[in-house]
Amino acid sequence: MPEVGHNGPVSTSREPWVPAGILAGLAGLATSYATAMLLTFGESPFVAVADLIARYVPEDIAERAVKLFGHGDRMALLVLVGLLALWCFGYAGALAKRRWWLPGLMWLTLAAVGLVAVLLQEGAGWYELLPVAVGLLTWLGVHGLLTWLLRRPPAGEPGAPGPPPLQRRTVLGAAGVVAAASVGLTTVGRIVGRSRRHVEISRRLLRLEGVTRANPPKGTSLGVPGAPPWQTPNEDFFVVDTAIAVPTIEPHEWRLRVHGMVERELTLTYSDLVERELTESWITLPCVTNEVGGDLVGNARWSGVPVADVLAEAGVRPGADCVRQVSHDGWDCATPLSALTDGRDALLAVGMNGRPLPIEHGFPVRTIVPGLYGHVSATKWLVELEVTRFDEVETYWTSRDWSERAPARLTSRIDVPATGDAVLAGDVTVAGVAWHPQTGIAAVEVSLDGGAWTRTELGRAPSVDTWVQWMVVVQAEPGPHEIRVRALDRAGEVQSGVLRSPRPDGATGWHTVEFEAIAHT
Ligand SMILES: Nc1nc2c(c(=O)[nH]1)N[C@H]1C(S)=C(S)[C@@H](COP(=O)(O)O)O[C@H]1N2
Ligand SMILES: [Mo]
Repeated sequence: MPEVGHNGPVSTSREPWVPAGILAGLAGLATSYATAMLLTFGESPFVAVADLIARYVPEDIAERAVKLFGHGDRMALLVLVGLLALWCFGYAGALAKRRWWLPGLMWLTLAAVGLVAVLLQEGAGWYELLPVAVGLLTWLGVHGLLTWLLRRPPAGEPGAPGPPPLQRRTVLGAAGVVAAASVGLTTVGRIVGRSRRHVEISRRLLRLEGVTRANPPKGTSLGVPGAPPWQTPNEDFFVVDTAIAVPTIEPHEWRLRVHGMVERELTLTYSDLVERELTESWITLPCVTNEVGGDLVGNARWSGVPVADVLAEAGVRPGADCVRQVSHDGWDCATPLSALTDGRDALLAVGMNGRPLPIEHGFPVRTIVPGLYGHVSATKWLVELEVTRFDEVETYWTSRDWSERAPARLTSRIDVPATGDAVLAGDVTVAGVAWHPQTGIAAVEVSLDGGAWTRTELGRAPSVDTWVQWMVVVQAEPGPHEIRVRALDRAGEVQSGVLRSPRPDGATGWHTVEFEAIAHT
């Protein structure tokens, strides 16, 4: 290695190509890890890869590993995957010496592996792609920068044409910044990840009297294969929110402030709430953004304290007509006071399907108001109730052109068959759900290929606040078919066939499914 002074030019013979690759690789792991901890519920892509390998190693190898490492087998696997990754990073670094773009192939391949691993995780959503994307961008960006620095011609002959000679200090400085940023991000990720794990542990340890598990009432399920269950399991329940990082709130730190147009302000703790007698109720929650036939709707058993009780304790002053609900993350909505006090099961919910609320569904406390779309009622991570007037508030979604008063619309959906399905000609089972919370479903009808409306069989519903399953057997000749559905509610309304998009107050139109009937052979 030629002698270089403190400010001398970079060595020409042994430029640190391999370390540059490793540094860029580690930086990408750091940003993807921090992104996973901040924005998603999944593991970091790196851990996902290790878990994927663990799932697919042959039994005998796994057994030997357990014998060898005991309970440290997972750690051993992580170390192994880590070494493999380091080798790939170094190799990518070496490739950069040959052609500047060659490492890109390695980074893309590694990202693809991470992507597959992340998507194969249970319950993975699209947002689990973010950490992989951020990691890939970091790899390409940081390695591109380091490669660019290394490729600049060294100061051979003084006075040679071209860009000024590269100072060793510049390379080391860049490397130092990248390393420090990576360590910083990893630390942030650890802190966030740990607080989430803590809250998750607190949540699992909670034993809430009055949050009971119960099977769906008899007759609610028609048992059609392929149709979603009447009771939506927590892990399948849709998630809609604007939270960048999911709020993690320890129950003992949670407070609910009730203020505004009230006789006396209240501040409730979590125990204040759960020590009361809890109301349990099956309620269907639809999202206003749900398209015709969409799945942004779920049905669960909610446990909680009636909002009306708490409002009564605070004493609502005359003139108020709404309650502004505020979430820990700053999101807010305004709910008509009448919907909270007219006797329906409007709840400060602490339980969902017999469990403490899952974190992504609003732990420790959220509201659920039957009959209203979520964006005007179902505040997750609730921390504040402000009794006020509609003409005095502007809230998150209503300031973005969504409807201020948003009763959930009469809606029906076909689940079986799905568009594009091929079924045997003859008797074809058609099934789905219909809902109009607070009003209830009276009938559901289908029309095959534009023919007469036919009544379907309805499952039972414990109250007007839940969806009902429906099913019917239609006769389908071989060939292409189209089937549509409409519901009639208990107030005599017939579901509108006018096709309208969700904005501003919910989609309308009959869900239509195209399928192919195949002749028996
Ligand atoms: N804090 C907070 N609460 C929120 C939202 C949100 O963005 N932030 N979205 C609302 C909307 S639009 C709907 S449809 C429901 C969805 O509840 P879920 O994610 O538990 O299914 O939550 C509501 N509560
Ligand atoms: Mo929503």
